[in-house]
Amino acid sequence: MTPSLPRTILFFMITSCAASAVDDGFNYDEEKVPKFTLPDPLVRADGSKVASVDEWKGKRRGEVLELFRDQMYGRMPGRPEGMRFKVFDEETKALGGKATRRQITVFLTKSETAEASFDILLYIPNGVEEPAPVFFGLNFQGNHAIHDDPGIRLSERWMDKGQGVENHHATAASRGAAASRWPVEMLMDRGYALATVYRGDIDPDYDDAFENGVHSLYPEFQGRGDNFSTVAAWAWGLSRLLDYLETDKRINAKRAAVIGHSRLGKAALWAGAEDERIALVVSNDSGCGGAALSKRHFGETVQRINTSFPHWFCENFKKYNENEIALPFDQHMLIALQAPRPVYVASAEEDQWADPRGEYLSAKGGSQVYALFGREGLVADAWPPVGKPAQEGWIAYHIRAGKHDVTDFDWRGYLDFADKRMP
Ligand code: GTR
Repeated sequence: MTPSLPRTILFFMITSCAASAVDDGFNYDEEKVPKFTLPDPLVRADGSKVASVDEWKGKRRGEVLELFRDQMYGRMPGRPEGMRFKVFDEETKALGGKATRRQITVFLTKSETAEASFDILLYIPNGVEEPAPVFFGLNFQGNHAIHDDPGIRLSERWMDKGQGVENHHATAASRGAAASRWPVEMLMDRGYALATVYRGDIDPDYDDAFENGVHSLYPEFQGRGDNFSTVAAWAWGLSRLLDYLETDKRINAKRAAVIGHSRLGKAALWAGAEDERIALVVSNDSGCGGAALSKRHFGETVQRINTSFPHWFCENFKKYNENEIALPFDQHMLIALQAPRPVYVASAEEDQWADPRGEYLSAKGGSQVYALFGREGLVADAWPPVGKPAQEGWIAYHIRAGKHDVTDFDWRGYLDFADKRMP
């Protein structure tokens, strides 16, 4: 039986009290958010209203997915035919005996070339009898940066930080450099495996006219408005990582949660939309082009992101530079594409660039599709206070104190939610 939809959440109307125009600089003033109406995720292209799960699954979900593919993230290829996995490292007593460490190279083509391959770092909790649930995600600085475990292969790729930092090769000094964002022992203690891949193994994070990374394998996906973008390539890489996890006997790939921070959070959300095998999706401070509503024009804007990072989204998305009003969708519909699976959206108070309130409104706006499934989406009547996660429904949200980052506070929220909501 399909429950009726709460009328109050059919539309959001956010009005400005003061000026409707936005300053020349970036807007951090709630009063300067322009007037906008969010498209209703449940109204089909022909204007009819979706009233059942079957209609959502059979008709509307595909329409929404197509809009995002066509106008924002671009199209991605399927699983490559020649793909193979080679386990090159296994340490059963890693992390002082807490975990088994495996490292696997995924070859995307029949020939074993470095260009068409990526390395997975996997930690599996020891002493767990059943195949373990798993968190998986891309990392910014190489697998060796997530922990100071000397057994992790030092990446030989070019490292870049994406913002004016010269490309360089990793040195041993960068081992564990990002460890504060990856509390591996906490995951092991709570019975979750962790798998990660360096984003640059999938696609280097600069505008290279889509010649490098996995794009080089798919030239036919370029030179068009809905081209295979970098965010889509990262999302695609996450699906290939999940392909491996499905083959690992110590992992329960039906209980796989994707996680991503910031630009990699955008990729995690897009992966969750494209790949329904993913059981839970975590967006950590993903901001513009991720969980945050574009139409609010708050903090980072569509024009700004398309200018600083012209490779992240497809060409068609540039039509919306300083023209968010024309977008036929907004990011609440990306949240809706995760339904009925659990999704967690997290913001940080000092991360105004990512528009925390826009992330909250997006989580709220996606909730009506969960209601169609008889599940409560985000259970919060108002924007939750700082440091108080709202985890009652199938969409969780928190805003924590501090800056743009991934902290233990964030992870505890994700693990608590996974304990409760992971299938
Ligand atoms: C910023 C970018 C954001 C966010 C962030 C990050 O420069 O404007 O969209 O993705 O980088 O990835 O840390």
